[in-house]
Amino acid sequence: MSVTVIEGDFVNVDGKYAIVVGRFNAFVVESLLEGALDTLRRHGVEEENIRVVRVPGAFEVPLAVQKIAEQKREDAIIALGAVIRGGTPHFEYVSGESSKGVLNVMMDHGVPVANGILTVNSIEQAVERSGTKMGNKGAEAALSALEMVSMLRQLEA
Ligand code: INI
Repeated sequence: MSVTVIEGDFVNVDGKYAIVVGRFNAFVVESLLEGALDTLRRHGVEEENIRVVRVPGAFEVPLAVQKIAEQKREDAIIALGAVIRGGTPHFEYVSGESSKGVLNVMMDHGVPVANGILTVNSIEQAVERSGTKMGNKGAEAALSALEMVSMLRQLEA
């Protein structure tokens, strides 16, 4: 007897992917987008199978993610944005609602939604996570999306 282990890999990941980008804090978010695109391309995803949808900020990301999920065109969706703490409670609303919103779409529609929305305390932390010393969270989100696509294909086979 052996244990059945179902785990995503990065081989069976050909498919369609959508990336939703909140434009706010664009200097950070564009680097997250580059990281996500680079990761998808390097895993063999064709350019014509990637849609990039831009919205004003992280708060609007869940609606676009939901509309894309309803269309059922893509195998996975990658949500990108950067919420940077300021001097007001606005940060809490935007970061909390955007994370909850993308999670709800994933659960309601059964489509993987990778959360690459940074929620950080400072611009420095945002820069560190968008391609410098803490890696690139856009690339990491794309990897999660690829892994989930592969895992679900095995689980549902
Ligand atoms: N949107 C972000 O993506 N990041 C932020 O840091 C941010 N802050 O701090 O205000 C932000 N606000 C805009 C928000 O996402 C909406 O676009 C806006 O509230 C209009 O609905």
